[in-house]
Amino acid sequence: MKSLSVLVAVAALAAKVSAHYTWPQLIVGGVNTSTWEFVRQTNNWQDLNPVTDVTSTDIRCFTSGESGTSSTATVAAGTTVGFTVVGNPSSLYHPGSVNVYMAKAPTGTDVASWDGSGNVWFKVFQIPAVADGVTIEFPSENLTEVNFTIPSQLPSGQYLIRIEHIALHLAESFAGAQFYISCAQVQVTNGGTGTPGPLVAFPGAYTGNEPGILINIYFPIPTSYIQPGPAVWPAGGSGAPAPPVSSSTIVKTTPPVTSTTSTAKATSTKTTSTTTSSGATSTGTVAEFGQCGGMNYVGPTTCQSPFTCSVLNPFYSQCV
Ligand SMILES: [Cu+2]
Repeated sequence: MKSLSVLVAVAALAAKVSAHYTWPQLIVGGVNTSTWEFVRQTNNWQDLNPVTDVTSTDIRCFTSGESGTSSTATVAAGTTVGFTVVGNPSSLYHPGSVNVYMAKAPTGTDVASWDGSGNVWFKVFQIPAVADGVTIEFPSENLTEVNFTIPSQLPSGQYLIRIEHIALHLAESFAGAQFYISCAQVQVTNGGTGTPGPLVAFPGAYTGNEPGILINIYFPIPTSYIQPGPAVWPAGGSGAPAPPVSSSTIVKTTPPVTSTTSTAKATSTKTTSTTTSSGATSTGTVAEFGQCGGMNYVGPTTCQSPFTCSVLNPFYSQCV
């Protein structure tokens, strides 16, 4: 009983001190547009907290508490757009996976006044975790932006684009995964004649029991990772550039190394430069919000002053 109450206490503390973020900016033509200009202002625009209830309507665009309107950006099919991460710190600080969905506003409906309800969402891009039986890696970790291609086959029209990062550091219990979500409004021009699918609804697409959502990423190390949601459209995700990959890819069995910009996994299709921050410094100390302990963790365990290493769960300790 005693150890349980201690865990509950640190979990309550963790809710206040975790590193969180949001996606307030759409990247169009390589340019960062203004905060909440084309992205609907989310409930967490100030507190940066995630959605954890996949059955709530906030799992769609996280806008239930906001009434602010956004403009609609014009983007051509076949071109690259993206979302910028803003938070504390401004990167996808947690290990997890990324999905990007789109939904077409009904004919005659202005996307700016459409709520995105119904079986209307299809996936256009994803950055899964990668497990090879020995380690599990998170290629999206520490990205400061995520870029993807509007499929050239996508018919012209008005769409919502919904991006989500599913943070998995506390996902070993139900509703422990953290969803960081935003929706942008776009007018797609120069479109094709494809038929996007499969279609899903939000809420509805997830139950919270998916093996890619309810998962202990620390122990035992998963031997596979199944990305939540439907397959990417078009099949194979053609047209979607590889995500910018940098030193953010952390192999759990290797101590994190910083100040290096590894290009070993970068591809020639990288379209933007991405800077990343890491939880560790070259002197072997961990920055604020970095991981500093937990089962199977082998990196630095000393926090930079004035931060101290706080146990969030048996698998994850964090400098706060
Ligand atoms: Cu967080």
